[in-house]
Amino acid sequence: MSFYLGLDSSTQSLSALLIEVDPAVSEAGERHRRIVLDLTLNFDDQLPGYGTKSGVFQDEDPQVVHSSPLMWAEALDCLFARMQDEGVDLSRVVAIAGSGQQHGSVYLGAGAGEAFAGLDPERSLVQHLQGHLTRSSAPVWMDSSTARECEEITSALGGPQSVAELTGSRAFERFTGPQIRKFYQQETRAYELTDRVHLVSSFMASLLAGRHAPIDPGDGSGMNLMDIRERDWSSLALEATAPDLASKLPDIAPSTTIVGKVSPYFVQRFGVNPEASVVAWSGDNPCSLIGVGLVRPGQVAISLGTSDTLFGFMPELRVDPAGEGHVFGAPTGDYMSLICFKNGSLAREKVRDRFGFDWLAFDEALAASPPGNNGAVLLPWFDPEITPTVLDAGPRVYGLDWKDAPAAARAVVEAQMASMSIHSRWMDVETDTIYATGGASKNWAILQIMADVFDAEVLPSSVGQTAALGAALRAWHADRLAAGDPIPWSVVVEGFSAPDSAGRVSPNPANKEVYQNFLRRYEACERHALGLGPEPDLTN
Ligand code: ADP
Ligand code: XUL
Repeated sequence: MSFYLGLDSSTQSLSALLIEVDPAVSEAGERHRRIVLDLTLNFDDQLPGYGTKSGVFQDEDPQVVHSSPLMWAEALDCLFARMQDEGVDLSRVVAIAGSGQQHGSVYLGAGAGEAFAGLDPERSLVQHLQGHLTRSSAPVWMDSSTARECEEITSALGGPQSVAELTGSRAFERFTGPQIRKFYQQETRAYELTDRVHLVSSFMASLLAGRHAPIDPGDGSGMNLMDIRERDWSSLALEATAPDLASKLPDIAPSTTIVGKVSPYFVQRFGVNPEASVVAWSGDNPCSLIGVGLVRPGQVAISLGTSDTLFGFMPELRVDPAGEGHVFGAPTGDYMSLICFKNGSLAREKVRDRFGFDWLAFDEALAASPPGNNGAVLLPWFDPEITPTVLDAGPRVYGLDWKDAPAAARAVVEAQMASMSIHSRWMDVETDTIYATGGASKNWAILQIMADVFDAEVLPSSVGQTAALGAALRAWHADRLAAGDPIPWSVVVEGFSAPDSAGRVSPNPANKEVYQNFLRRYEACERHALGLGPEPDLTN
């Protein structure tokens, strides 16, 4: 039996998911497989010294959102220590892959490569990183402070459509290229001293492998720097972003790349198998694509994590003509379409906390308000929103009484589902079944509204941590590929990623018309709030 480890360095936590698979297939054509361990370390609770809230630093400017690379490194030490404490036999791990929150960037000086190579098990990862960060904090995907840089890059590359055709997305504030440009323009000396710009994914892989790791096309496509067709850096995009950038970026390598053996640091400190391979890390959404088993066209998933995302497998590249969605590289070598909303779980929490509720009370409030919310609409832009672009934060309300807890709870969830439905039309995929994942996908009342608004069956994932599961499955797939014994993706995902059919949520036919009207109303309110349409008529 072989162990494969998947790690997920997400916005609020670092998770580990360990799977066991039998290398041999039985005579009946079956392969034994199981999840051995599923562990999560929450940054705010377990590493309070960094002072994060929901995994990020609070800045007086709501558009600036950073986090701490040192915290992520310390979390890695803590998580391995916890696996050891739990009695996990890490000497059986054959390969490790990972998933990182997308777009976030880590800036390292010239000595970092040597520091990675010489990790001493007597000292912590944080101690090794001291003095090697040329930027003490890392801008993350929630940052929307680079509108000017986006405009500059867009105009240098010939307009939004050209940027999207080249990189898979028009220039987005949170994408790494615009973030790098801002750093270059505002802290030029520190930029010059930067030898390597990593993504969260490639930074974590570098710590594990004890050398600079490559960026995979899944996460590379979240930078506005990679030619989406060539799966390599675009010299045009690099030039439009910052000088000498080519020399500061890791290579782009396929998601199946074996970066090397795990650093002796993890062997000596935590008893990891010295022969364990480190596989290139990818972004959390590309990993979730595998974790929910979307390796064929025609299926979509919704992740209700810190961000809400809707994504699907995409065999042929097709960018969003409206410029709202993204095309990323899929770990299978194909593409994936994705649309991202910043006001996801934290917006739901804001409404919940406004009334001092826990999730149970929040669900009771949902049950106490009618589908369609008597015409009330909330545009849930508590924080600056990604889709549609709203940099000037603040919720907008149409006919909603904020003191009415049931109406407010329903308003935030109905709004999120409506927005996802409206802004994902360009993907043009059948949504008769939706695979649901992420922290809030265990909430049945929220899934019922999802099913009703999309008029689709909703299948929650049976594994909570689908990004970490996707990483573990990628580790298995890459290991077998490197051994000359490739396993088809459909076989890799089967079994593990099977949705929880007992948890299936079906749309209520009685609500179909209500939500058709609601979608129209929501779209009218959104257009009005964005200055694109007249005052909406809330009576129909
Ligand atoms: P990420 O991986 O992006 O850090 P997760 O997928 O772990 O985030 O989701 C974390 C979020 O899940 C929390 O912010 C919380 O709001 C949400 N969550 C957890 N339990 C529930 C629940 N029962 N109902 C709704 N939301 C929940
Ligand atoms: C995707 C995005 C978020 C982050 C954090 O484009 O910005 O989903 O990956 O999960």
